[in-house]
Amino acid sequence: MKQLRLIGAPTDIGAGRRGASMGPEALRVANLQQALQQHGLNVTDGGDLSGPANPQQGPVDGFRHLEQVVAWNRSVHEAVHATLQQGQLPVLLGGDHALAIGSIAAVAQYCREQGKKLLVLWLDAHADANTNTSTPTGNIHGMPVTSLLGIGPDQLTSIGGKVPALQPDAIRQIGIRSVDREEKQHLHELGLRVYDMRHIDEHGMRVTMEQALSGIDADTHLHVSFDIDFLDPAVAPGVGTAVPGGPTYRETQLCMEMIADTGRLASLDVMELNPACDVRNQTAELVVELVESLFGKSTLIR
Ligand code: 6HN
Ligand code: MN
Ligand code: MN
Ligand code: MN
Repeated sequence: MKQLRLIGAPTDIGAGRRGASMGPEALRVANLQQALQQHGLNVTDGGDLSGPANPQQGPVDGFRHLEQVVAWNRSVHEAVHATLQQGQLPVLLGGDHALAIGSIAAVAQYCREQGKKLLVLWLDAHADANTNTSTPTGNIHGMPVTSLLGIGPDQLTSIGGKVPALQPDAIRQIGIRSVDREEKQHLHELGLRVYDMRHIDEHGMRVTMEQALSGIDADTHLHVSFDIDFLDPAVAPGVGTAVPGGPTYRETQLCMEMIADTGRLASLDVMELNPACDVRNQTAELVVELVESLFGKSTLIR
C-alpha cells in the first residue's frame, strides 16, 4: 500500500459561511492519522498550507474573493502535484470545496504525465457547477466543477496548465440534491453524469455505485472529492451548507466500501467540514470512520 500524505488547507475563502478553515485541525483532533495507521497504513501529516486571510468582502463581477481563491488553489495545486510525483497518495483536508480546483487540476496533470485514465467521483449535496452569472451567492465553492471543465476566468481554469483540466465524462456526481436553476442548465449542456438522490432512492446505493464505478480498470487513477455535506445533516451537522435528505450513515459506509473494493483510489479531497457548525466534533469523528472505510477498513471480516 502507498504512503498517504495529509495536506491541510485551512481556509474558507470560497464559502459563504466562515468556519471550514478549522476543518484540518478538527480532523487531527479526531485522530485521522492515528486511525489510518491502526489499519497498517503509512500516513505522514504534511502540515498546513498557508495563504491569504479571508477579507469577508462581497462579490465583484459575480465572484467573491477571486484573487485569494486563486492564491490558495495555486498552493494546493503545487502541494498535490509534488505529493503525487513523490509516489505518495495526497489527502487534501479542506477547507472549502473551491480548493478542489487546484487539487483535481494537479491530479489531471499528473495523469496526463503518466498516461493514466482519470475518474473523479464527486460526492456532494451540490453540483458545484455555477458560473459568475448563474451563481446566487458569488461563492466560488459553488464553481469548481465548471472551472475544471474550462468554464470561467483563466486564473481558475488554467491552474494545471491545460484547459480544460477535465472532460465531462471524467466526472461522476453522487448524492446531488441542491442545484440552482441556471446551474441545472449547465449540467445538461455539459452532459455530466449525475447520480442524484432520486436515483439513489430508486435504485439504492449499491446499484448506484456499481454504475458510478463502471469502467474502472488497472489503468485508472480514481480521485474522490468528498464534500461532507453529501451526508444527511442529521448524522453530519458540521457543514456550512447543509441540505436535508442525504445518504444515511449506512449508505455512506457502503459507498466508501465499494470505492475501497476497486483498489484504485489514488487521491482524495475531504472538504467543507465546518467545526463552527458541528456538535462536539461528531462530524469530524464520523468523517474519520468513513475515510478509514475508504482505505479498506471493513465492518465485516472477509
Ligand atoms: N459546496 N449552489 C450554491 C452556491 O452558492 O453556488 C451552494 C454551493 C455549495 C458549495 O457545498 O461546496
Ligand atoms: Mn479504527
Ligand atoms: Mn461541494
Ligand atoms: Mn456541497
